[in-house]
Amino acid sequence: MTFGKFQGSNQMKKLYLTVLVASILAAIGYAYWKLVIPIHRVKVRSELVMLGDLDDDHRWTKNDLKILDSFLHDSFSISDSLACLIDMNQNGLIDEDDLDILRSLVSAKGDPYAAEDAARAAGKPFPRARECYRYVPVMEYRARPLYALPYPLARDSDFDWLVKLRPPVSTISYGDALDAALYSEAIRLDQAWRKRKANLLPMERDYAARKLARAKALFQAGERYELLLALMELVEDAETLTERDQPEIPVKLLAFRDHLREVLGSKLYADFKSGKKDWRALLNVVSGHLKTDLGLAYDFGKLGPPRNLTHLENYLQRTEWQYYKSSTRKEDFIALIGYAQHDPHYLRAVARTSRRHQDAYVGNHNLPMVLLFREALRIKNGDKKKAVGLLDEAIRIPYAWIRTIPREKLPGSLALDNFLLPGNKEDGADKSRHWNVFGGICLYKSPQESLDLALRREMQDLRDGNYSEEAMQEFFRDMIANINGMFHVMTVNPGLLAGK
Ligand SMILES: [Ca+2]
Ligand SMILES: [Ca+2]
Ligand SMILES: [Ca+2]
Repeated sequence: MTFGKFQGSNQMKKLYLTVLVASILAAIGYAYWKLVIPIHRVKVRSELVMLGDLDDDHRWTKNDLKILDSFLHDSFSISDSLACLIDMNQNGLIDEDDLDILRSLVSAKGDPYAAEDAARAAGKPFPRARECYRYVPVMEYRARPLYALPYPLARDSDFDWLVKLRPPVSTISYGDALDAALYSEAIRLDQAWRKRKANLLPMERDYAARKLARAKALFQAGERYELLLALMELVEDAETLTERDQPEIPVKLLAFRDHLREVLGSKLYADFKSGKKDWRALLNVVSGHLKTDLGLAYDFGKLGPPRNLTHLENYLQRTEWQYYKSSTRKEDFIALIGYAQHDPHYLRAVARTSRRHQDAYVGNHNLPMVLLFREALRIKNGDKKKAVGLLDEAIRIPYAWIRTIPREKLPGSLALDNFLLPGNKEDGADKSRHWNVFGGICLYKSPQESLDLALRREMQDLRDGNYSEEAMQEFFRDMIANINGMFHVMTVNPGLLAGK
């Protein structure tokens, strides 16, 4: 007994020693691996790219020029990463200089030294061989270079103002950069419009005609920032929206949204504000629009609150919703936040804010949400439920850090709780969240149920706010944002042009 015990503890000691020695060796091994081999000490995540090598065969050949040609014919259908490779001089523009450099490399049979000699013999500067290669960070957001080549198609464009735009040569001043973005966006619109125009439905044609007329007026007035945003909106419409083969309800929702805006601007609303009319009179008009636009009967005086008011996700198929939210990978967040922090289109769109209570019709909010949702869709390979889940999770992230900045130190004209999200000072992240979640409810349940829930919820807020003018304004404004999200999440199709 005692002997066996003694032997047992001896074995234990041996085992212990073996484990100890093995651990020390492993620690030394790891320390060596980590400290002595430099690449393990610095976390540099980047890749070396060969500029102009568009077919990725590590040479500059005629085939690269072939791909370049297809880019010149249909410039916005190629990927951002390929567009970045065409920017040979790395100035953020796709310009004639880029084309010259790549063509010279190919005519020198892909030998950068020979190409450089030929250029110098002709008295022209040319990149050194190493300048034709770049390290690019893997995780960081890279903006697509702007299209800055001459555009001969402008002459027969349906937009008569397009010929008056000149290819940009610089993006140095704020005005230059704005003009460069405008030029590129106008051509993107022209190309998308050419693909779409023959197949537009009458309703889509009318809608586009109104927006195009506004763009033209902005051009004539020299309102360049507003024009850029108008063009971005038109591009989004042209590239991603169609009513063909769609259920009727999204368009009907838009009609109802426009009626909500109309009510906000009406004499009746002014009378409500000055106390001459009460909330019932106002909401009766809203009921009337619900009836005529959507065929739905609503009596707001009797409308009950939604169940589980505080948690929208309770209305969704809970496990599926949770699955999509929790399956969001860290890289997805990083990609989406990178986009929101750095994408020039998004930054322009989200920069449109107004002084407090100056954006009654919620005109500033939708476009950036549309862009954000499209990016979430791209990250999630076109799966709308996953995109809604990603966005819902992402909306909560910056909320935390923005709260660490004292309120009085936040710039006056920005959405208070989230720099990355659209809206004005009075609009919290909540508006964006509702845009996204009510859109999501359309996917999980139905647009009718989503609308019903939105109406009940906003009505409850109105009651809680004692039907004050401020609460009434938020009833309308929140509903406008909710409907925008519902319409967009249901209708958007980022593969629309690619599918043709
Ligand atoms: Ca190549
Ligand atoms: Ca360039
Ligand atoms: Ca509300």
